[in-house]
Amino acid sequence: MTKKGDQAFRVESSNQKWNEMTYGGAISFLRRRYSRDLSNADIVISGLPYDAATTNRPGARFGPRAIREASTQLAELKSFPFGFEVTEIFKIIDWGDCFISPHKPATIVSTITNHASNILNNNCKMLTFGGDHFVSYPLIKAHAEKYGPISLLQFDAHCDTWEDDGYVIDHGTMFARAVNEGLIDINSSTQIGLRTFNDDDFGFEILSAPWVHKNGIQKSLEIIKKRAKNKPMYISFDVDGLDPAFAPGTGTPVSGGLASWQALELIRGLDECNLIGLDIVEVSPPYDHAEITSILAATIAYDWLCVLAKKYGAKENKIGRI
Ligand SMILES: [Mn+2]
Repeated sequence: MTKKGDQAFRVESSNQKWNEMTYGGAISFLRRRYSRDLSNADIVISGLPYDAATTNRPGARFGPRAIREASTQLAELKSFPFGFEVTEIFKIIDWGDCFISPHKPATIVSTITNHASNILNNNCKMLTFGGDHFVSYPLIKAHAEKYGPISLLQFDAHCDTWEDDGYVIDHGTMFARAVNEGLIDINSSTQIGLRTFNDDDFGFEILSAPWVHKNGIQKSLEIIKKRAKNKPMYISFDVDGLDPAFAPGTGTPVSGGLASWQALELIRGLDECNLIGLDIVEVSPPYDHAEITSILAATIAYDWLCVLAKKYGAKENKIGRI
């Protein structure tokens, strides 16, 4: 009898896939199996439900749960526009959420860094859902330990390099700390979508949202790729890089941002880059409407997986004019 439903705990291998009710069944990212067996995984999905570093509206602690739920539709069909099954290329597991205690602030960085190092040291790549943007600091710390200083591609409305004292847990200063600690190879890094001001660019190439609107996707990609070359590229995707029209469910929305299609085209254009990891942060479901923001976050994650799969031999099967 053909199996149906609840793949999250019923599939026996990561490559298995069968039918689900999109609106029912156990929720995991892309209906992948919940597992902590890192010896049998290429890509590890995990959630970091922490939002005590927010400066404005909270709620990003509910992000991982909402993104998993929004991914159920994507799990139904072959990837678009790629036309292949990403589960045939990679063993993808959903590790679940890292247990983080907001009542013990002194443990936040070490808890997340250890979580990430454990996964990376088992030669898996991480796809991680925040949480507010502070979680990217310990994630980058762990990635830099493995790969050396990383090339950062940051989607954001904000630079997140405001004045940092080396200790605060603040989602607006942690990239200053990461740069000061040598975790980021600044000359190969780019920030895109910005539309807030800081007197110091910290050496990043900044492609502001209005610049992208005037100059387009191809020019943006040329600059990003020319800087990144073959350096290990870690993408930190703050959903507030998108306009509030496309990502209302976030803590610090700013008008004039990127559109969903621009973000997707930018991600799809990175197949020449040395992609090592992705986090998607600042999805705040209490401020979302009709799951707009979590559907976007799930799609960005799925597209990143597909672009990575192309590098590992997945053959595209495009139908129509794409
Ligand atoms: Mn941010």
